[in-house]
Amino acid sequence: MGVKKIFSSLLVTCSIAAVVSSCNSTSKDNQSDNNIENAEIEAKLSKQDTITIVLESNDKMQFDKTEIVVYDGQTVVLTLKHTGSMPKSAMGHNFVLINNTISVSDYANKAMKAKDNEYIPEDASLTLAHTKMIGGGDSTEIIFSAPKAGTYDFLCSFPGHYSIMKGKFFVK
Ligand SMILES: [Cu+2]
Repeated sequence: MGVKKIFSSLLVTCSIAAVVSSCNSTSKDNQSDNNIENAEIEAKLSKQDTITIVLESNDKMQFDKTEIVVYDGQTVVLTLKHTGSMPKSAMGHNFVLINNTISVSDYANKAMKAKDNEYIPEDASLTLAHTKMIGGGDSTEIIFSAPKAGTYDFLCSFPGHYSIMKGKFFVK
């Protein structure tokens, strides 16, 4: 390889590196802007005494959120909406926040046997908060105090729904 060829391939490498690094710096700037914005939203939300959550569910057995974030000491006002049209007996949904002493699947297995109690297990220590079961077109609200800081699970306890209808509930 001649000197001239090495030089020209070096030039190509440098110009590619320059393009890549300028791309990187652009996306980093955007990223840090987003982080600042998110930090501002978080700072604002964390100072509120009450936090409002709207969780939607549908006829396809889905929640519209897989993560909910609240802050230690807050009062949580949670509205569960069922945007579908199927009846409660076929496509009922609830929101259940479970204690982190039990897994989602173990809880769901106990819930399945509690039909007479709207699929909420009788052992009250397992459930931190729950709405009633609703059908298509319905909406329901619950108000509860955020549990102590940590990561919790929420689910719909209608038989068979928890495998899709579940998410993480973070208390920061
Ligand atoms: Cu459900």
